[in-house]
Amino acid sequence: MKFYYAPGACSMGIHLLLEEAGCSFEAIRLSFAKEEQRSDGFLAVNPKGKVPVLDAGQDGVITEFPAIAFYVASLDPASRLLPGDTMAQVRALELIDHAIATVHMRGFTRLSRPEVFSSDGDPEKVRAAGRTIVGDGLAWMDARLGDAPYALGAFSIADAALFILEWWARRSGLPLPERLSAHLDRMLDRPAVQRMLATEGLAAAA
Ligand SMILES: N[C@@H](CCC(=O)N[C@@H](CS)C(=O)NCC(=O)O)C(=O)O
Repeated sequence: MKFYYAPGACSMGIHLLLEEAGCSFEAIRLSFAKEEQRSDGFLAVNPKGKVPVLDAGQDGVITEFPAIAFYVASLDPASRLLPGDTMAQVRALELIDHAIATVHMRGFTRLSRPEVFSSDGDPEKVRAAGRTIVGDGLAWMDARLGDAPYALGAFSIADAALFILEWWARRSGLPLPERLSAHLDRMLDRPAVQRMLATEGLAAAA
């Protein structure tokens, strides 16, 4: 399998799941600074010009975080990245969709790329709206996690989505609720997460 990622991007979540599942894969790094996601070579793989992307050989090219996470979990059911219980699966997908579609795409993207949301407006207003979306989303995630060590009790694909939000919040100095902060530290202790960070050339945020 070939896995396309950009260091520090949301692809980190899939990258750590590939490590958790013990998959054999080739990690292909893209540089956003060099706009490699818009190169002809990469657009031939994913015309959407986004990471993460998993080229799963006979199963084809898979895009979109929730779909790839589900696929990776299915590769090794013994690793229990997705629990067998239907309602636990529903809760995992509920959390992942909110994390990616709302908190990431509508919240963090307003902070990092305000021009995507308003070409002629005040970027500070766009960023302020982004901070509110991120804050509300993290508060919901914090309540959902509660005092459990992981989002569904035991580690699952939902924790990978939670991880990227927590990582970005801590990196950018945004308030991170206490239980999410402890969850991030728990994630950083996992060998699979440490392998992912080493490959991406990232140091764990203090
Ligand atoms: N809906 C996509 C979102 C992926 C996404 O926005 N990825 C960002 C990195 S976090 C990206 O590739 N951005 C490159 C760009 O927009 O040029 C998913 O779930 O995978």
